[in-house]
Amino acid sequence: MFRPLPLIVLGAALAAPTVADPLAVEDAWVRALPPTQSVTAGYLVVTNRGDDTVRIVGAAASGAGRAELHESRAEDGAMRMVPVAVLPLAPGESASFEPGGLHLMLKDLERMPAPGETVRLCLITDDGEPSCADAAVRRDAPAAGHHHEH
Ligand SMILES: [Cu+2]
Repeated sequence: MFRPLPLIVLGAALAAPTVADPLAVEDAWVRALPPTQSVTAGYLVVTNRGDDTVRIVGAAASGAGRAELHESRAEDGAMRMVPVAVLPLAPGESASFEPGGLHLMLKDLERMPAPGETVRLCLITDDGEPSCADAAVRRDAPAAGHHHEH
């Protein structure tokens, strides 16, 4: 039997096309360190385009056995990295992972990625859904103010 959806349900579905993945991941890059290093860091900007708070609880990266959410903080005059267990993002809120602050720590690398290569970076929310982007591998951070060149 065909039963038409009530119009109000259809309207809500059209108004919220991003429900499947509310997180937008942009400006992703991974730092190329000397090949003797076994860890490196990934950076990105993530925005919650959904209507509900999203809780980021983990990460993954291609070519890395593990990826962890870290934050660099100055403590007692020294920079330290601390794990971040949960990063909540309110609707409309963005978080910038950048050198000296939040970053993805890529561990157990198969090998150090080289400049010009691409690494797939994913953020994982507490509902288990990954939000991913292709990250350019580079030696240094992009020039300041180039966050949204696309
Ligand atoms: Cu770290």
